[in-house]
Amino acid sequence: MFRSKFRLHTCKIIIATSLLWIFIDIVVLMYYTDCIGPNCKAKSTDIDEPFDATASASRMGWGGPVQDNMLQRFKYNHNDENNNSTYPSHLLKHWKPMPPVREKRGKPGEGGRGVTMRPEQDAIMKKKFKENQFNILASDMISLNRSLQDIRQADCKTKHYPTLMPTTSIVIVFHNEAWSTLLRTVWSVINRSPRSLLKEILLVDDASDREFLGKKLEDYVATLPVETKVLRTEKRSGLIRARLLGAKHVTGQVITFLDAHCECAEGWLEPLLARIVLNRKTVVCPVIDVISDDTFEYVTASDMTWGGFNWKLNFRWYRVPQREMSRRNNDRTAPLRTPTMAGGLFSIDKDYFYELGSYDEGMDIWGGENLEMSFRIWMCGGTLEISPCSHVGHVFRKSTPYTFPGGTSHIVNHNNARLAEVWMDEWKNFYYAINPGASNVEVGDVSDRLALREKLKCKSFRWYLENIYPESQMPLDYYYLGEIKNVESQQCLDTMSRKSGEKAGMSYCHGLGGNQVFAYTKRSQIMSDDNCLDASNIVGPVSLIRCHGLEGNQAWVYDLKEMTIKHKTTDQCLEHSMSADQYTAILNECDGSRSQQWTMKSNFHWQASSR
Ligand SMILES: [Mn+2]
Repeated sequence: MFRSKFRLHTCKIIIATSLLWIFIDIVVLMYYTDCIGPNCKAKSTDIDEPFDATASASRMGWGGPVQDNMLQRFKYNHNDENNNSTYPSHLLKHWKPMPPVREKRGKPGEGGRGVTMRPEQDAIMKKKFKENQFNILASDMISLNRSLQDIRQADCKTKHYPTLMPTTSIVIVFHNEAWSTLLRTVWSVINRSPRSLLKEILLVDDASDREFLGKKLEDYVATLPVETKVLRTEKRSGLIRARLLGAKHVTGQVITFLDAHCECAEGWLEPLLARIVLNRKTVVCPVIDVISDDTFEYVTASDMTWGGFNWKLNFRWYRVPQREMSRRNNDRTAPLRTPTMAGGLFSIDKDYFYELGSYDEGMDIWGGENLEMSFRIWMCGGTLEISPCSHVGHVFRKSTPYTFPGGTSHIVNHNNARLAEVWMDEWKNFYYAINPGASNVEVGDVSDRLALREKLKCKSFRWYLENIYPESQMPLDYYYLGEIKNVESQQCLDTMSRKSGEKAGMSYCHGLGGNQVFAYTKRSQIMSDDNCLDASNIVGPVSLIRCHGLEGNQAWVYDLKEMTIKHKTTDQCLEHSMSADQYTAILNECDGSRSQQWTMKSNFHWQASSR
């Protein structure tokens, strides 16, 4: 009796402890398995061990606390609820950096140095320059495999990148490119990209008619150590459509677009892919160095500039503001969040490229597509960065060797009008005001792009200006945009296309905008594009100076009733004095005369309330 009771009790204890151990086993198993769930079947054929990208990054000291800290400082949340911003592990590859290209001593252009021509070559050089708008003789003298200096900042050379990264396909569009520049681009990719991350190179020929770009090119690329294909558009299609053709054939995970006359520098690819593997909605550009169009010397560009744009919607480089430097803890090797990109060179996740609406197919040939994509990335939940550790050289040309059907400016106006209509809300007025020729350009149907903006739930242009680009030349809040007319002389304030530092002019009011368009902003500026009305003397002419946004000499108050424009710091009035040089506006003691009265009238509404 006692025995059987004892046995029953023992059995109960044994069963209970076994159950407890089974439970512990399950918990331990779940804890140490990275990969649980339906998406984990694919690993069987892949040699790479399953490895979560963000986890691997934090183990490398790359993500982890630093990344979390950075994310917390975002004003908005980048991580979607469905958490599709990282890659499944089977799409990632181990990689090894490529060894540096060895210098071929005594050969021209090695180490990125420029080549000097012999004087007797001068005439032929000048003649041939026009064909490509760069010195083809110099380029042809330099090895396709030339060595370059390692021009990266010291801290970039010791940076650790995730051990597993996605593969990329390189897409290079060209039209009548020279042989040596095109193939030096290709060789620089092959020589300086980790081989396991380089899926293929796609050369997209946009209807070139140079013979060597035909079969000769195809035969040549067949001999390359990395799979390289030549795709051809049937007729001249322009950069945008040619890139779309290239993207369609991409089999890698990330698309990297390059121009056809580039040289990728040491370690250029790793920093780009490293940002994308952490968040596949990050679009990353390298620092674009300068390859001289004359000597082909490789010259390092500043990592202290970022991309912006002016009222004319020209892309321009501006100095990185302290605000962004502080966000990066003054670390010049940390990724730089740029408002816009130059557009020729960048990496983007292939799926994200399409999710985000690839390119506006209503745009022609070239121009504006870089700003369109920049606005779209930021406003629709992505991130646009320049990686200061990634360097690619580019031959900048002073003028384009190509001809476009219908003329360049017509096409650029058309493209810019499309991006203004779709993305810029009321700030499109700045573009039309300063570029009156654009108002008559046919925009075409933008309903698809507006539907895309709706579908992706993109934020407003105001949000972009407030959060991404507060330093923009387009003022966030302004009272007025239009001409500023003097009551007595009936003449208008006019920039006369002058540059920063020169006098502001006065001339006959033509009512066409352009040089006679000014914005009166909530920050008390009277501005035209990059420049602000500025007065440093109590009496005398007023100048146009690059806007600094710090009030001071650039602060003005328009009194709607008295119609005076008063300079804040000196309390003097803006005057069109017919006695002085009648083509300038001056500052003078306020006396209530008609020469100190101004009207601000236009079709535009006062955007900000004047209270
Ligand atoms: Mn180019």
